[in-house]
Amino acid sequence: MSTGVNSSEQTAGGAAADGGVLTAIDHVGIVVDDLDAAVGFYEQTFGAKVVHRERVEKDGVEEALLAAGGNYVQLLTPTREDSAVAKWLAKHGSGLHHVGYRVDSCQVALDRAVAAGVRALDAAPRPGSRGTTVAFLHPKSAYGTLIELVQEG
Ligand code: KFV
Ligand code: CO
Repeated sequence: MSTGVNSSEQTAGGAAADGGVLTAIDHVGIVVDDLDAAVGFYEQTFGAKVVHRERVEKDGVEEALLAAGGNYVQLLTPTREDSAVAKWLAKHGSGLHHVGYRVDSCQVALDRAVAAGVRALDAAPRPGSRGTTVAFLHPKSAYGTLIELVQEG
């Protein structure tokens, strides 16, 4: 029997019993040309607090994570010219870059997306920031949105 969209009932495979594998929006990823200035904007405008800062070498980014309820705003700036976000910044300027959906199992969510014909950018789940496990899906196979699947731990 359906238990509603807010149910946290889970199956053994990690999927929500009633609502699929996406359990929450984990973060919105916003690419900026000046990380400190963008952090200052969120602090001054909204009183938002930075809860984490990290350089993720594989992605060539430095991030500042600000809390927004149980979710995050992830401000990103490139640390090297050949990174994905440097290319995006040069083309588009600062702006919304990706959506991170929280999942219980990145592997389960990735397998499900690939089985449905979605193009994965990561062949297997890999480390993200703050100790998460992540996998990206190509925006051209996801209605123009770069999707990041985010598993805690
Ligand atoms: N959103 C929507 N469309 C995008 C896009 C984006 N973020 N990036 C690129 N595109 C479109 C772009 O407009 C173009 O369309 C096509 O995809 C190819 O883009 O109609 P068009 O003009 O042909 P390119 O050539 O500009 O870029 P490409 O070299 O193909 O790289 C795009 C992509 C998505 C494959 C690359 O950015 C990628 O592999 N991204 C995954 C990794 C990543 O983005 N890392 C940074 C975030 S790290 C993070 O969030 C972490 C670690 N974390 O824990 O949260
Ligand atoms: Co992200």
